[in-house]
Amino acid sequence: MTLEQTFLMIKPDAVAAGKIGRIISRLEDTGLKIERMELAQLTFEQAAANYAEHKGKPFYDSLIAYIVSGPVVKMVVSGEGAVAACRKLMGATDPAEAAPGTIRGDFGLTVDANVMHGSDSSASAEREIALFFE
Ligand code: IDP
Ligand code: MG
Repeated sequence: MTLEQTFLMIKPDAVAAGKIGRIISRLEDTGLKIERMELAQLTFEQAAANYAEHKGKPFYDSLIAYIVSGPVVKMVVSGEGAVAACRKLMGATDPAEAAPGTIRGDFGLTVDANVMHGSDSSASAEREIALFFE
């Protein structure tokens, strides 16, 4: 394992539902370090760039509309194997399939509004941190 950074985002449904504190507690309890954190309204351009790999899929338009629908909390988090550790804490993409004890499993109901985003690799993390923080 190596010390690495990942990009995380608490999505609009979880911000609106008042889950910021409980989600951040889980990250801190795991030993991950929050390096940067900001409440932000994403631009359409940032949303499209973040989800470029999904362009053309049936859910793409509603995904973009949803992610710019209200404020998000964007974060840079670091730790040993932080990318995989955060994906594990988040759980499966569809909250209906995410295990109890994971953030999506405990705080989400549907795949359209699934509580959090987390980078899927170190390369994605680097790209996403540059997109959202530089
Ligand atoms: P991930 O967020 O776990 O990496 P991806 O497959 O990269 O999952 O999908 C990106 C986001 O697109 C998901 O977090 C979810 O919000 C949305 N999404 C993925 N698949 C579906 C779907 O089948 N219907 C609606 N939204 C979806
Ligand atoms: Mg993904």
